[in-house]
Amino acid sequence: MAPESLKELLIAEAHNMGIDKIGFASADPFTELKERLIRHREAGYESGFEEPDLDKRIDPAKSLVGAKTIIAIALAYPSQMGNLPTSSPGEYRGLFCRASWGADYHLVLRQRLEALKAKLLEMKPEANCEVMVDTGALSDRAVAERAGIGWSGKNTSIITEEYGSWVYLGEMITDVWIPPDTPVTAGCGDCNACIDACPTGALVGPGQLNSQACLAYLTQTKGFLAKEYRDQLGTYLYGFETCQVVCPYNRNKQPSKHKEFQPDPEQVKPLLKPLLTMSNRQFRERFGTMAGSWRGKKPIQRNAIIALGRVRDHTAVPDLTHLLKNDPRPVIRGTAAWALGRIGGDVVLTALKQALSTETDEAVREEIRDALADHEQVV
Ligand code: B12
Ligand code: SF4
Repeated sequence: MAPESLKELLIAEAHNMGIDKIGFASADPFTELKERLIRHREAGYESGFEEPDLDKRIDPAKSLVGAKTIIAIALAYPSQMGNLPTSSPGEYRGLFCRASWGADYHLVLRQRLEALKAKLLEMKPEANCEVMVDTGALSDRAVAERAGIGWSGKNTSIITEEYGSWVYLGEMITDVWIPPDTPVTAGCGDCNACIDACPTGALVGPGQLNSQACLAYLTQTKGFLAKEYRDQLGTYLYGFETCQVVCPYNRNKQPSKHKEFQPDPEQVKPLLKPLLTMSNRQFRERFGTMAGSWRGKKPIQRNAIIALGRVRDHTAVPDLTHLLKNDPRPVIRGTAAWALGRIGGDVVLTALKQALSTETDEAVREEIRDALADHEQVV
């Protein structure tokens, strides 16, 4: 089959499978990306979730010998939800970012790419293919950019004409040559809305993110969240998205048609207090199918405690006090102390003082001491 016909057939198949966008790129090394990645690393801007081997990151042939083409796909995810449950005093809720709504996108995109691979193998049984979604060696964004899926915004996201940046990305490297597409030439122009709106200044320049200051990253860490960021999180439990919410290219876009990504409101905007006491099993049953569960229960609980402190939910004092006294995890005890300090009151004061008399972990003791100082300001 001629390469042009194969391309047409794969595009048609992709549309039948409900893939929103497909593009084709050469598998030449991403030499222009290497300098950026080196500077990014030297500046300390990495999150630690990236593939550490930079040569592997820029050279598709290190993932698939004889790589000639990368087939890039994008699937749109919803940016709006009907019937959003609301928070009310004593019944406050947290929020999972949109990229974690519905089923885990890693599985959904991988399944689509595997189906595309099966189609390619029908036509070219000798072909070799390597499928990647997020956790692969390549920069999914650099691939999508080269394949004409969208352009790279100042917020670092790939922005598509049809769906804005509300898209997941994935790709398949193959040793079959297929004619490439051309990159999109649109850009941000004079707009700087995302850079101006980022609450932590993590967007240090156009297209450059200091992950260590990015709230999307910080929601996923397992240690203490540095105090300076606790007030900026809002009620996010996982991920963050202000740099996408403010983007003019994300307004009035086509909605996602994928049933898999439609959110269950009680799952993506859960009540905060019950999160404090859930068992590992309850966590897995309730949140285990979401992309946002990959770091486990602890960061979600830590973020829920911070949210309760921020909204000063007095009804959470018994649960927070219980955690402060009994939870085996120092991060949870210490963060509970911070939240209690924010809430204040006589019961809190007694609980904090009691905890300080028995607590042995130095980091937690420091949190309790700071909470007591905070408490002085509240009363
Ligand atoms: C590590 C990682 C993170 C880290 C770091 C993000 C970052 N911007 O570097 C953290 C945890 C913060 C994160 C957050 C999010 N992530 Co993330 N993440 C990744 C991962 C695994 C690697 C990204 C990476 O290598 N970063 C290092 C930088 C240097 O590389 P890059 O971003 O790929 O590089 C591009 C641009 O940054 C730009 N660039 C780099 N340096 C420079 C310098 C200059 C001067 C210029 C002009 C441009 C430029 O060029 C590259 C090509 O476009 C990818 C999956 C993958 N394998 O690629 C997903 C991925 C990028 N994440 C994704 C998503 C959805 C998110 C969130 C929206 C989730 C959320 N709501 O919380 C946020 C968005 C935050 C943001 N503004 O980036 C999607 C992006 C989809 C899209 N439309 O772009 C990806 C592709 C996953 C996927 N397969 O769908 N993520
Ligand atoms: S908010 Fe403005 S600067 Fe940022 S990505 Fe969107 S268009 Fe570009």
